[in-house]
Amino acid sequence: MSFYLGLDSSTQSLSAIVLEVDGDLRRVAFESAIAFDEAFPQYGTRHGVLPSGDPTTAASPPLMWVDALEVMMTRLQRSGLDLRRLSAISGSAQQHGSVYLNARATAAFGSFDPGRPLAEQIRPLLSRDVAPIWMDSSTSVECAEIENAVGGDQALAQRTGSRAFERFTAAQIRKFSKREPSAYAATDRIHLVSSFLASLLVGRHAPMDPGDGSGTNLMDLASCEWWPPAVGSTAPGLAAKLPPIARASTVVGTLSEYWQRRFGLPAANVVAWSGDNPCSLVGVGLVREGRLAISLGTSDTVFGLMREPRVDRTGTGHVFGAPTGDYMGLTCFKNGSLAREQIRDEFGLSWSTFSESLRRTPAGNGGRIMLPWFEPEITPTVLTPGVRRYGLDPGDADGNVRAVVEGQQMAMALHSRWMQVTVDSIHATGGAAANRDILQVMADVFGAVVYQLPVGNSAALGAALRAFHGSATADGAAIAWDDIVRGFVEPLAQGALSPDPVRRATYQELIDVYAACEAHALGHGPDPSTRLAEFASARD
Ligand code: ADP
Ligand code: XUL
Repeated sequence: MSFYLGLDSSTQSLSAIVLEVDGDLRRVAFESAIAFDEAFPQYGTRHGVLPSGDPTTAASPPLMWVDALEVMMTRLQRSGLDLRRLSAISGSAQQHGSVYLNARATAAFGSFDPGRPLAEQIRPLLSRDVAPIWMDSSTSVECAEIENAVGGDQALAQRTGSRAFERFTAAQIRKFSKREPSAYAATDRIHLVSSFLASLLVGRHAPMDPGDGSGTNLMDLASCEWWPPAVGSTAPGLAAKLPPIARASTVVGTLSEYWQRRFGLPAANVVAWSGDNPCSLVGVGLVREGRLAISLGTSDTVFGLMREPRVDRTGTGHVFGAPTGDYMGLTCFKNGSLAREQIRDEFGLSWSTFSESLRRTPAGNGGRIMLPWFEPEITPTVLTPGVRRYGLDPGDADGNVRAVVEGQQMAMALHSRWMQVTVDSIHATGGAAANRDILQVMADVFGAVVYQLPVGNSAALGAALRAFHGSATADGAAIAWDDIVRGFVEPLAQGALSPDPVRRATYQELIDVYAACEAHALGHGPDPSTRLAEFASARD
């Protein structure tokens, strides 16, 4: 019998899942989550992010993630599990965020003092106090500079899987190197959140995996190596500051002395960490092509496995490496859970009264539409935030609840078309996937059966399954991915949400009107009022 630990360092929390595998017996033996704002008020974060006067910048304190890792290990130590059976650990982290370390880190990583908290030992190793994260959209200038230097957006997308995006690590590194050249010069190593936390566990610099490497705009998707033209165009001397890239199944080391002595943990294998979306792909069981998953977390993401990298020529989506060695297509929306919460709170609702509002309003909302851009949006690119309403009274609680949910689902359906997947079923995950009324709108908009999954946190589950896969591979037991995920990711057939044909027809018509509103709001389409009125009157 063996235990496998999966950690997920997301925007708002750190969570952990321990899987027990004993032949055919498979179960979740431990689950825990630590919300950053509540657990570590000393860092002053809100939803895990440092307050900023500029809505386009977003950063988090890396030491907060380190503190959370220690608290989680304490919880594990007290869990009552026989941790001598802990075979392997892997992890998932919010993608794109970067951590900057000075030259002292390399030696210090191997000799942490188990008598002292880790964060205070990491503090002197940081060449930058904060880590820019995926919510940052302040680097449009740097994106343009990088694209121009490598021969344009299509050239960058063909090589790295994405045109330049503001939150991707390359643009963030470039901005830092321009604004703070001496701190950049003092930076010896730049890690992603995933490879930073993996490094702490093994006590030396850990490599990145191709799944998270492809969220940098710096990795050649075909060879899974850094692409010199992108690296050279991003910042001086960058090649020497990047860790190597290793396959997602690589055992990058064993749990270092620090964790063994401080928490009584064994020298378990540590498998390369990856991004939360690649981990979720495994955690929702998408180890084959032909299905979509939607994660309703802090960000909303639509993703699916791809055997071949079909890069989005429209520049909306991304192709990342998948933990299975294949590829994954993904489109990301920043105004996810926090936008839903904003409407919930604005009208003094709970999730249950929010759902009641959804239940008493008709599909299509009588042609009242919201473009929910509370924060700068990633898809489509909206750098100046502001909610846009069409025919919708800002004071109408029921109308706004339906409009935020419908707007988000229609945007997801519209902007995932490039993946060319015929969607007949969707695996739903993330915090808001607990809400069946939201999932019903998803089923009706996509015309697909929506399944909830037995384990809610697919990123942490995916990380634990990757720990299982990586350590089995290292032991010479090549277990097929279908066998790895078996028993943990089967969608709950009971309670699957089917699309209603009448509501589905309504959305098939409305999605074009939604697209027209979006084009108008972005300044490249005519006023959609007539189309909205026609849609509404056809339903009177
Ligand atoms: P992360 O992406 O940070 O891992 P989670 O997947 O844990 O986030 O999702 C957290 C979000 O889930 C919260 O911000 C909250 O808005 C949302 N959530 C939790 N329960 C519900 C619910 N019943 N209905 C809608 N949203 C919910
Ligand atoms: C994906 C993205 C987000 C983050 C945070 O490209 O930016 O989904 O991974 O969860």
